[in-house]
Amino acid sequence: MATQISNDDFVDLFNNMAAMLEIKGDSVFKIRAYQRAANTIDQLSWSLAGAVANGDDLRKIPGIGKAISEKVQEYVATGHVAAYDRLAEELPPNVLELLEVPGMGPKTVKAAVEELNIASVAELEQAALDGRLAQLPRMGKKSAENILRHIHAQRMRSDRTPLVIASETCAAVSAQLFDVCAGLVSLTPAGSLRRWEETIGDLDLIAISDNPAETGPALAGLSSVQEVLVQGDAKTSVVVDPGIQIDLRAAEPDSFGAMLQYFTGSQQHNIRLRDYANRQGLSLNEYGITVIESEQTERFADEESFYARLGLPWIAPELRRGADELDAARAGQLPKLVEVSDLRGDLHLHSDWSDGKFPLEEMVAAVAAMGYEYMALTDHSQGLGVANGLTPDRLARQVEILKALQDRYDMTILCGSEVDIRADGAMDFPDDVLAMLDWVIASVHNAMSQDRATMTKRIISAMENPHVCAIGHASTRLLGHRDPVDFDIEALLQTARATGTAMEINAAPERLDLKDTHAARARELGVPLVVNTDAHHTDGLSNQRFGVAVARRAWCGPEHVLNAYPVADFLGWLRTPKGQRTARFDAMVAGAGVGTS
Ligand code: DGT
Ligand code: CA
Ligand code: CA
Ligand code: ZN
Repeated sequence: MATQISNDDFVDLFNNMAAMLEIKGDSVFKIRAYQRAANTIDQLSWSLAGAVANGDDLRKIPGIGKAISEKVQEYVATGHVAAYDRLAEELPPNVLELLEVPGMGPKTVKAAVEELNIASVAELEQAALDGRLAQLPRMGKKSAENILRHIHAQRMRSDRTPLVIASETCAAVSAQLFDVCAGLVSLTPAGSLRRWEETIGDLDLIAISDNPAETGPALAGLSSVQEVLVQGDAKTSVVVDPGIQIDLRAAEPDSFGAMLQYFTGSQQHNIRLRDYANRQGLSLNEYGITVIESEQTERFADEESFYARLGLPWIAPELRRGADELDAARAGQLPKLVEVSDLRGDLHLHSDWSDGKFPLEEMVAAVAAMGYEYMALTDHSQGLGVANGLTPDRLARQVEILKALQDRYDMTILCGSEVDIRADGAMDFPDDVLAMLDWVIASVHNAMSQDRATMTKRIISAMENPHVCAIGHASTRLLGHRDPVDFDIEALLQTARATGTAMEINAAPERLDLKDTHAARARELGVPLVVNTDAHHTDGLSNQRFGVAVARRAWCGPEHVLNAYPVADFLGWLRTPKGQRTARFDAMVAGAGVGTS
């Protein structure tokens, strides 16, 4: 076997076998044995395939008997398990696909297949939409709605790649190409990656090379390439591990600006720009701008000169959505967008006191090394048992330690907490505990399938608490894994405005929450935004760029971002009684103390 089988692969294998046996109506003992094996393997701290390679006796592991042990060996040796393949053949096709939809257990799949004749996820979706799914035993309207949400999340996951993965793949492939192409001068990402879209359909790269003929074949020859789709002089398309398509185009340095502009898109932006150009007697393509009457094509080495030829200022890629950006550009009203370097603090950070990976002393040191003026440590509150949430006693001790640490730093260290908003809207700490903190973020972490009215009311209750400074990752979505909760965003943002509560743009790349359109509405309403990393690891601190991209896509300048203000301004806001913070923030935006320290 060339590829290493991970413990997760074994867990999936045995869970699937258990589920398939259950659908078949096989022996309960057999089903339990597979489930037990899956649970056991899931908790191993070492590689099962590695143990097989060492020749270890797997039957010494509790929960793994002879039959399971043989299947593990078979899987490692051949990459297949015959018993598994047989089961899959005996059941209707697509049963596994149905089982992979969260919320669809074996009993539900069995009922869906037998009673509703469902044979695919598409048919399951239809049944969820037209109400048939809800009528199955033990199902109901709510569960059916959740299944529908999961199907949509899964579709997103399969079709498009999350931004962070595309961005890492782009960096890795670029490094490999530079290694093998002596003549390569530059490699520039275009397309949706350059626009910082949440998910990426394919990666578009533009190469400038002293030896253009070598770049395409070099890409096609990389070891990470799974498939070569197109190989030509102007364009090479490949699919790289993990299933991401890359379109590579060669550019001449003197027309690079036009090519970058064209392939950055968005398509909507380009269509509008082309109309705009046509009205000036100009036509656009990836090589330049042509004067229609004379058929003369002008070339542009950079985007600034390209846009300038159309009488426009350069438009940041994050704004190129085909919405209002052209009108704003023409009117000279493009915003001066916030940049990563504008951030002066990070106000959502975890240590190993809850579910972070580093001692708080190391987290603080790492934040200081970012050059920030201020930070807040915000470990989880007590109710979040899975995240080792802090009791009031532990929190009080942490506060003391942080206060002692402050002596060693110029950076202002705020004592904070990410307090759970309970299902009924109550805060997970009583007010007297919250009162000892400098900074309180309130977040939803459970009961995420509450209906719209309940969820909206729940978050509004948190906003009405005088100690709550900001709402963390409001929608709780995990890109490609978990859909956002259902809430009335307009009501939430109006309440944030009325109560003086800030809204977080959580920069963790799997979250990006608030998302761009919601952040834009917050900005319009004058609700302060905070761009936080929610870092659980020192590496996570560099994720601010993903949050800043969301803010930029929301047309935010530094004046709209609370943690872009100098420490004195930020603390001035924080020390203002909550009921007056909105007025205070309005004054800050108007006077924009940003960039003055
Ligand atoms: P994606 O890949 O789905 O995440 O989104 P994009 O925007 O990267 O789209 P893609 O890769 O199909 O094309 C890259 C850019 O190239 C696109 O944003 C605009 C430009 N482009 C591609 N095809 C056309 C076209 O037919 N007309 C125009 N005006 N522009 C195009
Ligand atoms: Ca693309
Ligand atoms: Ca493309
Ligand atoms: Zn959280």
